[in-house]
Amino acid sequence: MNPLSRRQAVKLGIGTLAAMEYPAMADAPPQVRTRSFLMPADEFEDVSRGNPKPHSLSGESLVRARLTPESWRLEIRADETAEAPVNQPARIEREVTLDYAQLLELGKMHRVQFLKAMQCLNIATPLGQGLWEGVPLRDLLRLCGGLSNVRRIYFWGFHNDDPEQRFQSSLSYTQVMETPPGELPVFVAYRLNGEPISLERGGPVRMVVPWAHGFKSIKWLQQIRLTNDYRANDTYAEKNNDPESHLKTAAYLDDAVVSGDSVLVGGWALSGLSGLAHVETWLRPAGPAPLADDDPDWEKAEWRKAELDPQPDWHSVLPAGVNPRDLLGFDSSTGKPLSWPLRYSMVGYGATYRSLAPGNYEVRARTVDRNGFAQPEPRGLQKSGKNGIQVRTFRIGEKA
Ligand SMILES: Nc1nc2c(c(=O)[nH]1)N[C@H]1C(S)=C(S)[C@@H](COP(=O)(O)O)O[C@H]1N2
Ligand SMILES: [Mo]
Repeated sequence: MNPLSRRQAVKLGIGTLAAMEYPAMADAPPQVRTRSFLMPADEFEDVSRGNPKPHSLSGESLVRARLTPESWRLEIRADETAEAPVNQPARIEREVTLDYAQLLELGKMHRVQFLKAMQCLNIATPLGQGLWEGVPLRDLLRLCGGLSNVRRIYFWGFHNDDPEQRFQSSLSYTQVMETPPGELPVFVAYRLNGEPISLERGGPVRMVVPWAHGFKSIKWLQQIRLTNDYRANDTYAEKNNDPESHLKTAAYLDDAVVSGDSVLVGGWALSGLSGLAHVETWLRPAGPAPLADDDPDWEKAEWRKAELDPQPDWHSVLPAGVNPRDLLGFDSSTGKPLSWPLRYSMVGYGATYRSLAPGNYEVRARTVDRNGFAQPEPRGLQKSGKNGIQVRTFRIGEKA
C-alpha cells in the first residue's frame, strides 16, 4: 500500500484527476484524466437566485434590465439612513454613475488581475476557478469625493424588481479602502479568463471579493450604497450564514480510479485564509455502516501525505496576452507565484495505493493548513463554509 508519486502522470500545466472508468486491464498503471487549471466560464456550477434568472433574458428585456455592455450602468449613492442605532446619516460629495466604457477606461489605469476559486458557503464542492480582471472598488469610491459617516458599503445586482429576490452583499469601509501589502483588494470585475464576463457568470460586470465565499461576489452588479449602518445586511447573513466567512482550506475528492489491485485517489484542494501546507489521504476497508463523527477509528487513522500538483507553466495556462508578472499574488519581476499553492485558488492532488486485497474500501482526504491545523479544525461550524471531510468508496475485484 505505497502511495506513489503521481507527478509523472500529470501533464505540465494542468491538473488533477477527475472521475473516470478505468479499462479493466490487469496491472496497468492507474491513469489520470487531466483538466485545466482555469475552468471555462460556461463550466462553472451556477448558483443564482431570481425568477426569471437574469441570464435567461434576451433581446429587449436584456436591454431593459441594463445587462448589455451598452445599457449597463453602475450607480453609487449614499444611503442616508439615520435611525437608531445609526444616528448620523452617511454623506457623499458626489453621486457617481458609470457606464461600461468608463469602467474599462478606469481599468487601463487601475486594473488588477487575480486567479480565484469560486465557492458557495453552502455547497461542499467548489464551483470553478478563473482569472478575473477589474478595477479595485476603492478607486471607484474615490470618484465620489469627500465621504462622511461611511462605515459600510453594500451592493446588489439586477433582479426582477421583486425585493424578495434581491441578492445583496456588504463589506466594511476598511475592507474596501485598505489592503495590507501582499493582500488582495475587492474589485469590480469586467473580464473572466481573458474575455468579457458572460451573462451566466454575472456579466457584464460582477463584484469579486477575493477572500470570500461566492455570496460576496455579486453578479449583474448595478447598485452600490455607502452607509453609516455598521451592520452586515448581506442576503446570506439573513439566511443564517456567517457573513464574514473566508474561504476554507479544504480537500475535495473525485471518484477513485481503480485499476486491477491499485487505486488512484485525489481531487482539488482549496487554499483558504489559513493557507495550505499539504493534503493527506486515509484508506480503510469499508465498514458495515457509515463512519460516525465520534468513531474511535478516527484516532487510529493512517493519514498519508498526497502529492500536490506542481506549478503549471503559467504562459501556457493563462489566456493569450496575460503576463503572470501582472497577476496579484505573483512576483512582478520573476512572474512566479509568491506562494504555492496560490491562496484562494485550488490545486490538484493525488495518491496511489497498490497491491490492495479484494474488497470494498473507503478513502478520505483532508488538508493541513499553514498553522498545522488539520481539516476541519479549527472551525467545525458549517455555517461559515462547508469543510467537512469527504469520503469516496470503491471496490477492488478478485483477480481473474
Ligand atoms: N446577483 C446575484 N449575485 C450572486 C448570486 C445571486 O443569486 N444573484 N448568488 C451568489 C452565490 S450564493 C454564489 S455561491 C455565487 C456563485 O457564482 P457562480 O454562479 O458564478 O458560480 O454567486 C453569488 N452572486
Ligand atoms: Mo452561495
